[in-house]
Amino acid sequence: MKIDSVELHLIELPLVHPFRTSFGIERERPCILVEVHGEGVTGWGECVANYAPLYSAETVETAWHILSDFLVPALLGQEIGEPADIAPLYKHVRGHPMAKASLENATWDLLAKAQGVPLSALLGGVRDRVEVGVSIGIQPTLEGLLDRVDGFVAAGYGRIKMKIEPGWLLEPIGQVRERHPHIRLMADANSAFILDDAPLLRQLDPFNLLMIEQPLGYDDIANHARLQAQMETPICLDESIHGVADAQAMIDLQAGRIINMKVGRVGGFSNALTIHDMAQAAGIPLWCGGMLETGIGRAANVHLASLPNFQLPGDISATDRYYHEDIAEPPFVLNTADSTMAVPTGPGIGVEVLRDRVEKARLRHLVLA
Ligand code: NPG
Repeated sequence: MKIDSVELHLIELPLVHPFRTSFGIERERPCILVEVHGEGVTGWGECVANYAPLYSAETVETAWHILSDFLVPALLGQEIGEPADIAPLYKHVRGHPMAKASLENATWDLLAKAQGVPLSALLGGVRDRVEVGVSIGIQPTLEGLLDRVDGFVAAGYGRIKMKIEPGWLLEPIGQVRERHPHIRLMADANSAFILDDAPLLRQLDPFNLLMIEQPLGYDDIANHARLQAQMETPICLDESIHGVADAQAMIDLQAGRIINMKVGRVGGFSNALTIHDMAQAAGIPLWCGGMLETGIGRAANVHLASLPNFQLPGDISATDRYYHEDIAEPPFVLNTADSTMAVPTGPGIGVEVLRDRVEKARLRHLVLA
């Protein structure tokens, strides 16, 4: 498959609800859509970098720069036989995993479409439905939180993730747990605590949480090992795992017992698959994280979550929880009977990109050939 041209579309979509984490509040979601053309076939990828470097060091502007000046030029005109051929083309570029993932994943979609197979088949998926949950941002009031949890439980979500931060911890979690004694519940701190908070975090142990996600620094694997040794609740790492070496360090140091897999954060499907197998061999389960993706990134996540070591429900909620007007169809819907979502069966990512919606939401466009 010869790569003929690549288009970058920077779009912005308003969120149905503002989403507040310990690092900030999001009211709209920008993303760079990457469209790769080869031999009459088109593949799509989504870059999950945001406007500000709050969740990760990458931003929309760094990703645009790295894609247009380094990654796309390295791919253009190349003959790609199989997915493993993609990442080595820009191995010389250090860092920038989200930019790399968007281009690599678009090319995986292209190859799957050229072969007429769903992306999950190319990735090694083993399920036709994946278990999902919902992530609830920090709310202005406790009553508001309980209302939102009740609403999502009534809508059929079988796993609830709550965002936490200092001052929004024991009381909110305790109240949700009291109201829903048996729901699968977990908490995500997005690096809001320090190791000295260990006595406070240990007080979470009686709440029977599935896990606490990324309590400590985004670049701090070693202190997570110290914290895990002091608490029963499993620690899950998210922000700290930027690639294969970080996953290896986490496993070696016993810095947690679960990995949140975000394909954008680890630099693309190739790295995601390596980490998947490495974690499986070490007895560390994965689940698929979410970054408020559009239908393109959500489809990629659902395909990835069909792999065998994705053993816990993902942050993959129904389309209507994020956007009034998504840029791809059909929307993702929740199967309320068992809190699952179907893996698309069409070729590639298996959703159709609506070009009129992309153009309506578009702030910038670049064609590289
Ligand atoms: O449902 O896509 C979703 C959101 C899940 O909580 C979620 N994502 O820290 O994992 C996170 C958080 C996030 C959202 C991170 C946006 C970065 C950007």
